[in-house]
Amino acid sequence: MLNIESLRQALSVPRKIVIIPHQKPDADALGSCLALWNFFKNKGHVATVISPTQYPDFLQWMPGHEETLVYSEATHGSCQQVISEAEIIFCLDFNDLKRCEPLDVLISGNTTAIKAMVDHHQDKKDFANFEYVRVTAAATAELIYELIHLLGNDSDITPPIASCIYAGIMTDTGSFKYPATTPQIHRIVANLMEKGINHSLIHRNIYDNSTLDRLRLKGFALSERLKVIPELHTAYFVLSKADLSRFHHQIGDTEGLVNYGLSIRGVKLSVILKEDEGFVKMSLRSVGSLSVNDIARTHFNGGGHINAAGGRLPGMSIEEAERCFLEVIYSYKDTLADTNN
Ligand SMILES: [Mn+2]
Repeated sequence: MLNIESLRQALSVPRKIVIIPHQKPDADALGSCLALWNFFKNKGHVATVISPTQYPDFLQWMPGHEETLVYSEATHGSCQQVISEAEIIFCLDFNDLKRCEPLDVLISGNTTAIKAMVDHHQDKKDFANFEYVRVTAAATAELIYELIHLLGNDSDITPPIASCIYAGIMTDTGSFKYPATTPQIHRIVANLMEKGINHSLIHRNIYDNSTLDRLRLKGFALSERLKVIPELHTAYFVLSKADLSRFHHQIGDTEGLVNYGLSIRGVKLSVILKEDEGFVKMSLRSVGSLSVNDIARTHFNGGGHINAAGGRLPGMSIEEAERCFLEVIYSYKDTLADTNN
């Protein structure tokens, strides 16, 4: 395992660097990548962000995003070439190579590059030879802020970098309301604001940038597809492919929807089941000590954080997935019914 000094050494000459977020990157994943990308570019390295999948259009204001390579059949060749030539590969906001399929094979194929992981999720896999990991961090962007200070200094945080970091921290803290929001987070944010970011515009770019279809899908999901099981303090949404296509669903359209379940009085577990091509995707949120990371890991082929996790049920119809989900949560009846946690 390399330490920060070895990484600093490795970066003392211009390098070919690849920076990769998880699939369907959110503001923290993409913001972290672009913050680091801008930093390396300013330092004279040749850096490329490669996203395993497309990302939502409400992130398409981030400084440098237009130079991001998005994996597809058409870009397969260039992704393969850039990754095979990379001397350092950064994996940001994930800790298991599965989370960046289909780039995982290309990353493993490059056996000479330094693989660097910067992440704040639980239960990491060992694939990196440099790790900057802290599960108590509010966002990967917080860790990127620290890493830039370790590799450079505070003047390296330019306004574009500050904007990307702010976006990651703002979204992963639920606009500074989740328990991981520490005094230090506010100090970091104060510093970012002093760099001249337009925090109000960043907020609007991300949260007030909905299409009419997206807003209507949210309204439809809330009124027609939200079920509550009071005795289990659980709320869940079931969205079929037909529901999604009715509102011309785009990537990112259901982001944040799951949190509405938790806004209901007494609810401490909220879940979305969303039908996709050949699998059902799940997002899980909880409050307090109930670990959706454990539930997702044990039953739904996923994981994440204690209060926010994802999962997937391959080969199931949406109806089968709902039955499977209900069976699982009823097995947690005692924990869920207990109002002390
Ligand atoms: Mn994150």
